[in-house]
Amino acid sequence: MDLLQAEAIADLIDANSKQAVQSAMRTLRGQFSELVHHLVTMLTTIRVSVEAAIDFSDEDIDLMADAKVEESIEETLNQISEVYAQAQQGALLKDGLQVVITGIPNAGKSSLLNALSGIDSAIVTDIPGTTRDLLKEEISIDGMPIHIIDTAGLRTSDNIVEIEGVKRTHGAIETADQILLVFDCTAPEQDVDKVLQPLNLAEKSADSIESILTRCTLIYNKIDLLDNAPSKDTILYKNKELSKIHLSAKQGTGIGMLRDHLKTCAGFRPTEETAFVARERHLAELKKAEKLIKTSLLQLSKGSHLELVAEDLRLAQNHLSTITGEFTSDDLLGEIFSSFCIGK
Ligand SMILES: Nc1nc2c(ncn2[C@@H]2O[C@H](COP(=O)(O)OP(=O)(O)OP(=O)(O)O)[C@@H](O)[C@H]2O)c(=O)[nH]1
Ligand SMILES: [Mg+2]
Repeated sequence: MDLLQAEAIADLIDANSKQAVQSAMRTLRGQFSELVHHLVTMLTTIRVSVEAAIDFSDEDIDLMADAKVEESIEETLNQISEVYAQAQQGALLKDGLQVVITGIPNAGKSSLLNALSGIDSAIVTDIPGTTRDLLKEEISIDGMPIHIIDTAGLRTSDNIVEIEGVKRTHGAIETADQILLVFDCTAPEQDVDKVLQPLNLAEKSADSIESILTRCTLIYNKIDLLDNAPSKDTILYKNKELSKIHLSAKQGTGIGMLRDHLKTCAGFRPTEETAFVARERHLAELKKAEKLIKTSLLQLSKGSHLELVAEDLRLAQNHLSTITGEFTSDDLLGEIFSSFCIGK
């Protein structure tokens, strides 16, 4: 059993959906390890040719061309991106999506949390400022966990409890994968600047605005009051396409549309039969290896010294071997095994 499979045991214990169990089982059976080994083998073959070309550079034969090194590197890159895409699905099944519900008081944020989770976990009243603290619920969409946070409505206040609640809301917005900005569609002013106003974009840096808009979906709530049917469309704002979903949290209409939208935002493809559980650590190592292999290809096309190409390939292989634990540091092992809960 390698490190990947050992991690899969912990993921199996933590799995909270049928799909998560199945994907942990696939990793435990060695499906992910096999793909990583295959990539390592491909790299080893390439490295043998490159090292031979360095050692026998005086000979009259072109070892690099004979071994089709460039083509093999390109093929390895293709395979890494395929493995990455599969691993990403597995990581989504394990870690899911962090979603924050925000907006002005009384827009229907807590009602939306209740509609999505199917339970009355948040207090709903017609008094603006009902929710003061962050309230977390977890739901599952086709096996992908969605961690939803309901927040205190965004407004200026001199109440110390509410000020702290609003501060926490802004903190949750910073870290969420998706921001659902809820707006009462019966409000007199409907333009997008008005809808986005609670996010205080004017006070933020360009990077921060870009990051928020990329993650933001506008929820036009309370369509039942206008007798409208649920719908989805987009608007262009500061060169960003923002999704708009019109729904009724109270009646539950349009909630299915929102669930599908969250699935799309996460890039989750639940029909992926081959998904195996994966962690952020694995994705990061695959990306590092991919970057180094791309650099090696660039060095090769520039006609750089083969020693540089060889070094990039060697480092890339180390990153891949870190995934399976064949190349690792004690620190990493300590970190991984600290998450095992013995006796669970
Ligand atoms: N008609 C209608 N009323 C809704 C809808 N969603 C929420 N409401 C009502 O709007 C009021 C406020 O709802 P909440 O869910 O508490 O709103 P909130 O955004 O969480 O409010 P705060 O916690 O105070 O910021 C309540 O009276 C809800 O019943 C909806 O889709 N349709
Ligand atoms: Mg609330």
